[in-house]
Amino acid sequence: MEVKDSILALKEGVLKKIEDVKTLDELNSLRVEILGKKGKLKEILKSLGKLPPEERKEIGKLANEIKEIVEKRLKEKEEAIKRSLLEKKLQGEKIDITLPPSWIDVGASHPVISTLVEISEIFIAMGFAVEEGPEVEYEEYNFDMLNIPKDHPARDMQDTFFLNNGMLLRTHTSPVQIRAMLKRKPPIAIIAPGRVYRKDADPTHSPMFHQIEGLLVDTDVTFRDLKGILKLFIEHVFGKDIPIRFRPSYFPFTEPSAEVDIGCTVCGGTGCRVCKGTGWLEILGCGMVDPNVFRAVNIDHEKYTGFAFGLGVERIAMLRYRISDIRILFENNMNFNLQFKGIR
Ligand code: FA5
Repeated sequence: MEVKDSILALKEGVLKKIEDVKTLDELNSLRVEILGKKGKLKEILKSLGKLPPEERKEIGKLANEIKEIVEKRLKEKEEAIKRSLLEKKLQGEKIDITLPPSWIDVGASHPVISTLVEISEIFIAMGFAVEEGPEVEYEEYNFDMLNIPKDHPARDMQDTFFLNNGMLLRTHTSPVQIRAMLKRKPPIAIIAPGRVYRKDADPTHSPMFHQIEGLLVDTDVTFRDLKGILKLFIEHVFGKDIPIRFRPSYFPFTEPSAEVDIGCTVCGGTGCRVCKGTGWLEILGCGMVDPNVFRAVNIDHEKYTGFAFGLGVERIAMLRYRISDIRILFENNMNFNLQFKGIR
């Protein structure tokens, strides 16, 4: 019974090895070593043919029993290793909820940007689409097509930064009106927020500032529509009690034209350096689109009318947050900027 002894010895050895295995890799190699095609058990089974029939039967039965036991132990060991790996992983992932949280320093939206976004949202809610235009602009779009020909005194109203290539830094967002009307057919309802540049610097004027242009072109657009929409927007930003006045004015691209002032919120209307003692601060220019502008963009001025406006975002931010000098908005002093954290 040489074979029987060696098979029993194999069983003992294998079970001991299974016992000692530490990793899944080791376990897999052991499985191959014993049960694989060239495994030890297979070899014994192959040699059965050389045995006498009664012995062959007994050894065969024994070998199958051992195979089952070994398979069962391998499976149990595999589960035990997996369980212990999972336990180790869970131990490592333990969260101590009593620890203080790590500090995340949250930034704040700049007051000019949050004002610009809030104003844009009011007009978007009324159905205006947002249009964009370049900050480096052609003289033609910034002036000529807006009915401000060369040598027209109105060009001096906006002191301009010219570039060497004959282009300029746009002085207002009105050229986006031209671009929109060249691109689209009426009805047109757009706003164009963006940066503009002028040689200007004092407590209420900055060389770079933001405007939001508005343009509505359709049949039967009237000055009454313009007034209604602007009043709605101002009351939305400043509340229903804010004093508003429309003052007749002049812009070459609108006729009639107006400027809108609101009661100075910095001094409450009594007069201060922001409102230059008048109790009012101008926030926007507006009017009905001049027929010459419609001609320049090939829109039939007999059929269509339109209104346009251009508002100063910094002025509105100053009045909204009672800031007395526009330059503070651009100093980027963190103590100032972070005061607006969470306001919007
Ligand atoms: C214009 O720029 C016209 N394009 C507005 C317009 C559009 C009129 C469409 C009619 C139809 P004005 O130069 O007044 O207009 O500027 C508009 C607003 O920008 C002013 O009311 C003011 O609020 C703001 N603003 C003007 N210059 C400065 C500046 N240097 N710094 C900050 N805000 C300014």
